[in-house]
Amino acid sequence: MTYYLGTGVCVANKTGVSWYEGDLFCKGLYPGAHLFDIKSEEEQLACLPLFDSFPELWTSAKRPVGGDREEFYWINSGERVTYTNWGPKEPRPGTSRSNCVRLKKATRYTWDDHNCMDNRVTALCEW
Ligand SMILES: [Ca+2]
Repeated sequence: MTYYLGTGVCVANKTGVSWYEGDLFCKGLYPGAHLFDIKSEEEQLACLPLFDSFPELWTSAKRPVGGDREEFYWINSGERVTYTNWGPKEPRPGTSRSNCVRLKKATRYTWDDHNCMDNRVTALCEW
């Protein structure tokens, strides 16, 4: 089940998925669809009304394996992440697989680098 909001830019998968499953879910929605990029505060706010139903949402930001603590890329474009909205004490990779970025409701949808394999997180897509 998916949610459509406003112009249809933001879609969330209601079922929790790993980051990799979320990546595939978004790509399968529409040509050009992908996990959500947040390149400005404006962009994050644009989809904020959708967030409220979900405790955690995947973005498309990912740290390369062996990357520096603050080294992230938007995977669809390959662009380095510059605008950030990290939560308190983040980014803080807990394990070697905490290389994917989610939004956490508990910290007002600020960013958290998190285990890519956690399949309880909602995929947030855009196109
Ligand atoms: Ca973290």
